[in-house]
Amino acid sequence: MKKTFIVLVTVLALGLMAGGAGAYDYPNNTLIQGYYKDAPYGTALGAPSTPQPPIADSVNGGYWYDRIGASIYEVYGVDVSATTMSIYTNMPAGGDTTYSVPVADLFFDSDLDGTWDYAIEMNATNQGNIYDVSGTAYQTSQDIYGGTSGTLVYGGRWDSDQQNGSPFSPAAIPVNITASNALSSTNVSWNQLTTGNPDWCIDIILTDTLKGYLTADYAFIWGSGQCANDTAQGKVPLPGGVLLLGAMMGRLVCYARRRRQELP
Ligand SMILES: [Ca+2]
Ligand SMILES: [Ca+2]
Ligand SMILES: [Ca+2]
Ligand SMILES: [Ca+2]
Repeated sequence: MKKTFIVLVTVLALGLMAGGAGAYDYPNNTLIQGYYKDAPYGTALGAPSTPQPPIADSVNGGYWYDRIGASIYEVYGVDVSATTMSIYTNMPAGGDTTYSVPVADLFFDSDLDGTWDYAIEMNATNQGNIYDVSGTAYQTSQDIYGGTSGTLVYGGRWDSDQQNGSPFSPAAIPVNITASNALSSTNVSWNQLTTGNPDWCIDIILTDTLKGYLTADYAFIWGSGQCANDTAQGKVPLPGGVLLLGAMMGRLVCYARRRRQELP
């Protein structure tokens, strides 16, 4: 494919989908409310330990943050085409080895009723397997990190009002699948970007089987690490213009961003 055509299609598609070339379809401005492990959700909030000042939550009190702690947890945004979900983040496939925090799994609410229905395993073991997680066959960051001793900060819950039309009110962040029988599987790949920040583009192939589950508008969430110190989250319209553009773009989104980074 000619370079000029790739650039033209990419600029056109990004412009139509996100209101401007270079923007993510789902920019990460999700705010999360962080807690120390020994002061979990529902108890007193720990002191802020973020490089960014706390944001007051006028409804629930406490503090809301974009990103907490080391930049390895940073999420920048998500692109969604008809075939691929691309997550831009600093979180490597192996998770945060300094604090032994695994990568969070990717969750979908297929009917926008506020409950999680399907999820994709993101860790190396069983990576790409797709599970039915309805009936809460998963753990949240609170399940894993809340209420235990220690000083690590974990995300606890997120303020979906801040991002992309999700039906969820502030809620716990799902991070780990506990369902045991996979429905099917797909391909998940970490692609290293050349200039860093974001360090990685994670491509998750939206297989026909998975799209069969996501037959209407759906929501997704990815908590970065299992402590959910940042989240990628959004409501994806289906199908309409996104499908058309997705068919044009295929898997070019991640590629296009890599190319743009290489420009002087
Ligand atoms: Ca955020
Ligand atoms: Ca972020
Ligand atoms: Ca649901
Ligand atoms: Ca998992």
